Amino acid sequence: MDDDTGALPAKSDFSAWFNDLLWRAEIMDVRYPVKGLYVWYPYGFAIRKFVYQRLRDLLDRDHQETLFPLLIPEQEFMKEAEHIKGFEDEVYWVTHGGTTPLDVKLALRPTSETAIYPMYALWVRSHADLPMKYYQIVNTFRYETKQTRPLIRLREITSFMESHTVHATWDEAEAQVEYELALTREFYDGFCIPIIISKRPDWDKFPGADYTIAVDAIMPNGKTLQIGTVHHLGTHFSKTFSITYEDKNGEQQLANQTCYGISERSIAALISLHGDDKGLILPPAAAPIQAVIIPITIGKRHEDVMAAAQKLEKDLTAAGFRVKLDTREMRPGAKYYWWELRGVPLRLELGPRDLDAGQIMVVTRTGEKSPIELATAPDGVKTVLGDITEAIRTRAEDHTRSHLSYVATMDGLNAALDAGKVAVVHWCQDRGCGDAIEEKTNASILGTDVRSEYITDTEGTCIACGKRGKATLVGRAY
Ligand code: A5A
Ligand code: ZN
Repeated sequence: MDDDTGALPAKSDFSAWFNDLLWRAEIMDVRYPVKGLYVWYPYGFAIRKFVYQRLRDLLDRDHQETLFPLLIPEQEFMKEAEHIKGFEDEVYWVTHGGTTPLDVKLALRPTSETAIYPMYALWVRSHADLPMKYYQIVNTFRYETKQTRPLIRLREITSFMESHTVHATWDEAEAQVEYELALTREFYDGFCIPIIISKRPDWDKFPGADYTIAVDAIMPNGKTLQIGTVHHLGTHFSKTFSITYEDKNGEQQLANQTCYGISERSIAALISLHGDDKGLILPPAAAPIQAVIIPITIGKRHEDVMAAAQKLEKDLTAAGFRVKLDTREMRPGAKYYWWELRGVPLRLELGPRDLDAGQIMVVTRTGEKSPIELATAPDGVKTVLGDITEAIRTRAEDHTRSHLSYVATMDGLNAALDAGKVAVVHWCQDRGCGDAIEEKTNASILGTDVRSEYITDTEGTCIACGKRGKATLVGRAY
């Protein structure tokens, strides 16, 4: 660990704040000696555990978890032309076993279509096998050439959830895309992360997809972060990998497929959206410790206070909360600072005077202070945890809303972008107009056909040509 001197940079200096916070709050260590590979500290990994458990729980409602190999033989990897074009510059190859060159080069999966689909070809036989909905949570490798960043752009994505579904018809696959989007919304909502859903422009879709729907969050500096994508694969891959099923009339049909991915960018968004100048702010659902008990034991009531604090810890733990009693020999102020940095939602202060009054002072990480009854502490804590979740949600929603800016003229675009906003324009979805918008701004069309409660004018006149257009996000993305 670097020496713990100086202060966390202000969040207004977002990049510095983010990088500094990752080690100060013990989330990631960036000192691993391979570029783009980072190490989870136990505290960061504990946050990951709660976030990914939630994702598993949501997926397990109608998917099944599975696990495929990391290595993909070259000939499988090279089967789908668009997929190769999209990924060939990003693939790591295993070429040797010991000192012996391999007969068949092996790709480290950058994503697992070409590992999974040859097996799906064996598994899918008849319409009765469909739909098939499997997912895995694995590491994937991408030789990223844009600037690598912990949690945001990795060369080893350590926490890649990829879902791969197979359906009889194109329409059923489309319905699955909508289902995965609803699931993603529920997932992020549980962590108070506002998302914007949009359709990637055709030239930006996943290699081998009919279309790609992206989920974006607006980061503190106004850049967007793509924190999930759902792809309708149509029959691109089923053609290549011969994934066919026998329909009710005994005829062989090509299957339709979807895939869907979420990575530790979800945790980057969580940290970035909610944190403040003092450090992390974790919504209770993601917090390894939801409440920390700080006994104030100055004077001779030490024993009484400690006994009450221990009982409080026991009661709250029994009620299902993740609680920690901090008995370290440190000044209370130093403990406050420590737990604030780590984003613990509630601090429960218990001193002799509180004890006499039969209460605990509860201080939320968002700055509210109020007493609760000691005798009914689990109820009180439950209420305040609900309150802080709502406070965190409101802050994140305000941030997102205030970083969207409607723009009606080409000339207005740069002003909005320079002010750190994501521009909302109307665009006819014509490539020429898209190019004109991107050239004008040095930013990208992030997605069109936008779905967001923050954007109401879903249709209007194309900012470039004046024809009918759909609400479209233009911004700078990570
Ligand atoms: N097979 C499909 C699901 C797929 O690979 N889609 S994807 O390429 O769009 O990746 C899914 C998600 O992973 C992206 O939306 C993005 O949130 C995340 N992701 C992609 N590359 C990443 C990287 N280098 N580091 C961290 N996250 C990444
Ligand atoms: Zn146009």
